[in-house]
Amino acid sequence: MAFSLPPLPYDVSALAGSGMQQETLELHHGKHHQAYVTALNGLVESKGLAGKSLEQIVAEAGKAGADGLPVLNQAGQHYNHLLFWQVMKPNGGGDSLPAKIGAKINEDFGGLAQFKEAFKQAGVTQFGSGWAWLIVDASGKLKVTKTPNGANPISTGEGTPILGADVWEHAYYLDFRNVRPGYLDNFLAKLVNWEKVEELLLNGGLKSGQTA
Ligand code: MN3
Repeated sequence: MAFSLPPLPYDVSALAGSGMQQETLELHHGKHHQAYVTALNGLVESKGLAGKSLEQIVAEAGKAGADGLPVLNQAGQHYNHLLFWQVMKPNGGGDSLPAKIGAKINEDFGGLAQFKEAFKQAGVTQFGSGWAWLIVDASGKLKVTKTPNGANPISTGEGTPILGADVWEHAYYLDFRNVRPGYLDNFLAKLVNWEKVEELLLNGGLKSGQTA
């Protein structure tokens, strides 16, 4: 098998009314994400990845530290973007969450506003390229975290990501220019697919189904 780029779970123009224009998605999904998939497939033979799942590759590359970086950069980014497309939807975001994820956020952060502030701050303070995350840690508690470049909470061993915001400049430059905080505010206000985040909470995270 080889890794592949699944179609977006919505039309490429579907998020335009929610602050992510068609050109952003065309480039981000069709060019950037495709490039990670192509590069990862190019590493399968030389890095001995054949038969391993994407999640296993990400975890092992993270444990390997500097030696694992060439694989982590591509495999992490493939996983990160698979999750990212899933956790957005047209007219998402807002303050009315499905019951189970809403209650869990209240329990672990003290309220939705506190969660949003922590998530936004994680994205704003990630210096350079990277990701802001909502994860389930080993004790079952929700936490906000951030990672640089292609890393993620699986590669760092921090937990299971159930929501991620891409803070690489390619994710927001056409829509928000240099204003990363505005992109993150919009992501939380208009894009997050909370039904999917709840599903990932209940199902133990995204199962990519992708194998080298
Ligand atoms: Mn990206």
